Amino acid sequence: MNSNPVREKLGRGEAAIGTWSSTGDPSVIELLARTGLDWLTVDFEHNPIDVSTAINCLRGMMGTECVPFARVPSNDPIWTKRVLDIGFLGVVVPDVRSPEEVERAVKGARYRPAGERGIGSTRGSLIYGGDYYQKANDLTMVVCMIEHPDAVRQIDEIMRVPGLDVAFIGPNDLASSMGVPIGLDNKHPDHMAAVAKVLAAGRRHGVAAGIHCIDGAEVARRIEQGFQWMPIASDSRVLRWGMEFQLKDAKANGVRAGGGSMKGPASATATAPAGATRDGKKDASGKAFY
Ligand code: 3PY
Ligand code: MG
Repeated sequence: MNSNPVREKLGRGEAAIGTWSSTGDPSVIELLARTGLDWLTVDFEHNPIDVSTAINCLRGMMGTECVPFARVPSNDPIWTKRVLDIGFLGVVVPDVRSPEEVERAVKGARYRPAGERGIGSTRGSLIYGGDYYQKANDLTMVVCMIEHPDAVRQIDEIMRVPGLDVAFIGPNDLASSMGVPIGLDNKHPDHMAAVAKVLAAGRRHGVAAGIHCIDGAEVARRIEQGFQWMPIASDSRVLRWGMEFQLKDAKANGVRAGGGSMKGPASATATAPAGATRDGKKDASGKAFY
């Protein structure tokens, strides 16, 4: 591999669609990587996923076109180094609030002279070729998350930092730090204004903008608006939502389900499980669960 297909797509002005893995489960990832997604991010920020076991997530994606990204727990070059060294081709850095913080993220992800990443990726050379060190800066993407009003205020300065590939909005943390109700596909006017400001700045500076989406319908709307890097929910959400929908279907057909048992068909009073909807927006955990 000599180039990153996601970076190429963004460069052509196209959108690249992915998802999040909060399970870090290699079998789930192996499956999702073969659905036609452009990329998949393993989320080390909010989940009990270790770098040592995440190697198997990468193995599950090998032989596919799906590009592996890792969301690190914080803007820490040591974390960035460890995930890139095992073969991730992009780092997603949460809650970056200033241009200096973007510079730190870029430095951690790029070899000299563009950055200060340390040399020592045995696996990089193994899976991407003996010339890994020569091409790693071209292969590796830096995605910084906009999740705080300070970042929105300085968005032009942030977008000007060389080496930033994507400014990616985390709708929940942005809402939380703005003091408005959390939730993806957030319709609070202040939240929508902040999102529009990030998108417009991306356009001005030629940097792709992204936002975490709750479903495919939102992805389609965001592409219309001009966003380019969107995850659809996550493996956990899609699994839960898919099974809830199937159970709802079974109940609608007279099966009595619940408490781990399936007894039917034939209940005249069968009802759908609370909140199981195809759009996934009305389930018990609401729109904040991605
Ligand atoms: C958020 O919504 O805060 C996120 O981090 C989504 O990735
Ligand atoms: Mg967040």
